[in-house]
Amino acid sequence: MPNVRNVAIVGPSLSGKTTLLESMLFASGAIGRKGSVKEGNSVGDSAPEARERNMSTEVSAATAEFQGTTINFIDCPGSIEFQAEARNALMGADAAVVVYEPVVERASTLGPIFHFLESNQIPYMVFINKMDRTATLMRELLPAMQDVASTPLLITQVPIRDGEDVTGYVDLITETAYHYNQGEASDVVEMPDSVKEREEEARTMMLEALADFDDDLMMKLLEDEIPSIEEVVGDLRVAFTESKIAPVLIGAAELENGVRRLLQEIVEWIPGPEGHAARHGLDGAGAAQVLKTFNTQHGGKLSLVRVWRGPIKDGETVNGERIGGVYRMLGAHQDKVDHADAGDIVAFARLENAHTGDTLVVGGDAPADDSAYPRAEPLPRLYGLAIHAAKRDDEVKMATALQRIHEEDPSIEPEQDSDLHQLVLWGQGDMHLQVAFNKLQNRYGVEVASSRPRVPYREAIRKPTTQHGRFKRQTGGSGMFGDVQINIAPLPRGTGFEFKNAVTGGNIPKQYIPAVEAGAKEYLEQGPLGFPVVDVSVEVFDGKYHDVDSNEMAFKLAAKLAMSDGMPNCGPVLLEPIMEVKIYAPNSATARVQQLVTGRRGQLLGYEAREGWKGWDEVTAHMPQGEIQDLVSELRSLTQGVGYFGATFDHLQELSGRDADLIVEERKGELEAA
Ligand SMILES: Nc1nc2c(ncn2[C@@H]2O[C@H](COP(=O)(O)OP(=O)(O)O)[C@@H](O)[C@H]2O)c(=O)[nH]1
Ligand SMILES: [Mg+2]
Repeated sequence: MPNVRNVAIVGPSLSGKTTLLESMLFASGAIGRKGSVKEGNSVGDSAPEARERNMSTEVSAATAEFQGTTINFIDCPGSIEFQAEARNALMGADAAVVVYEPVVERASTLGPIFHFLESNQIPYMVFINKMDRTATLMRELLPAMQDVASTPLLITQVPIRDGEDVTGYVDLITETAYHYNQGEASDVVEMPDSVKEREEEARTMMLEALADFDDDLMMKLLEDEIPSIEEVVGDLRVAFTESKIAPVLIGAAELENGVRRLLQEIVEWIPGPEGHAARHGLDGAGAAQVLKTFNTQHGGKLSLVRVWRGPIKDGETVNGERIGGVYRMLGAHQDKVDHADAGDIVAFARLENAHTGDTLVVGGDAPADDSAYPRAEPLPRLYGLAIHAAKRDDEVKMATALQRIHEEDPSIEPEQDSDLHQLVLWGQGDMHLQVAFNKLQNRYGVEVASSRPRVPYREAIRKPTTQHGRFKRQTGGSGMFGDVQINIAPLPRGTGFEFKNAVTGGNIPKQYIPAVEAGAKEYLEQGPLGFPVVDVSVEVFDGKYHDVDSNEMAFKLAAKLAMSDGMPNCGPVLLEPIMEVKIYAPNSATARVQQLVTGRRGQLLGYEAREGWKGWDEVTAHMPQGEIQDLVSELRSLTQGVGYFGATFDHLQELSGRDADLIVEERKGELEAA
């Protein structure tokens, strides 16, 4: 195994992840000039969609060497809408650095990140960024973060302050004080008196937390013996690797404050790649997993892979395709290498059939069972738009391009809805879809138009009627004649369509009865309100026929006529689909979530603490499908962006009054236009 650290950089949007990566790359000499997010020349945000928004929209990867160790970084977008990117990439990381700002009120935004890392046993450390100027005290910030973290957070550095300026820190492990030097390594200074009391308190807390996992250390602390630095580091490394603690560091990415220290701790604390592979039982030779797919504008396709078993060489065949280049990544740049060892993260070029998440096997086919490989759970679909190509000729091109985008990011999912004749593109939010539209345009030259998707309304009837229908036509030679008497009646909700034949005495010959049924059914595809009709029984009880002119078509048309004359008299009523919705959010927002539900014609069914999610609730409700199309955006604004939901169809429910009138009117307009 190579001397490698694989680390993902995660955290809420705008916390400074991409800036931190840039500074770490610069401090380690991987880049000679530091770019920035603002100027649009950072290594991390090289995708045009990211540059346009000054915000990461996808994962990017970069490799650096620090103190003789290779560090593979994966910079993850922080926006909750792009989280599938981060989740897939994290599956190949051996640890994560969670970057967060010193803002107490937003600590709940860390909840989903901590939960994901914890439930996937990915060790993490927290880097409190933007500590250049802040009045926030660690002793207030930490408890707020701990409220949403199940892993004990362990302060390993305390800031040295000059008013609101943070000028340096004390490292609690070595009890050494440092003064920040912008753009350079910090200077060792004497510990200022002002910080001594705080330092002692924090160090005791740190040691006591570590002693929970080390009896020797516990004894030493009880006997007032001072443990050695090696012992403390050793304990910390073990507890970190086993996800028993999450160390907290501080700094300012933009000024490179605390950045070299962070690099050192990455090398020192983060386990090598062996342990992770062993945990999943992945040893032996020749397998990798795709963490991210890039369809680059110029260079074709690149699959970022974690090599679980190696080495894998350039030119070797994986899953039946030849690897057309092995590369180390540095944002948009790649350096060609001739092979990758187990434990490494590199990109393989030109694997046309490889998708994000796939397992690649040297010399063979994709394995039938790859359940040993770590996999992120798919995300629920949260937001969809109906789309079509702005130019008719581009439809086929669009379908291919959508497939590509889905391969890159499985949380972008096209779904053809044949019932409603619409193509719905599903994703995690409006921005997520807008970025997908940008990609369609930028990379595939396809412009799309989008609209709110149609809702599958239905209609039913409230009362029965009896109706006569006759179809008669005399044109030249043979004519057409069919005559039916039918009873139309409502059925209980959920019954569907029922047809009965009660004709006696051969008034309608047997062979024409199926045509009567077919005629009734065909009519029901679009009832008096313009929607498919459900829960209706049609009984044919009498009729007339003609020896020469009667045929199947004539009876079918007669039945259809009877239906279209009779149905409007049956009290047609609109039915809307009601979904069972489970809304997940921090419990501080539960009351507002409930208001949101009732404000959108929902019916609350209850709420409870969400299992396995510290400080979160789960609200269950029935909500009309039409009301949840843009639910996620309002839910996010109530929950600092972290709330989400899952919905499944539950039942159809009558809708009347103004809401129904509007829907029927709109449908009329649509049918007239068609
Ligand atoms: N004051 C201050 N601002 C920072 C620091 N690090 C990053 N920023 C700013 O925070 C913003 C978001 O940074 P970015 O790296 O894009 O965050 P990301 O979304 O987490 O990748 C940018 O405007 C940065 O200039 C820092 O250490 N101090
Ligand atoms: Mg970023």
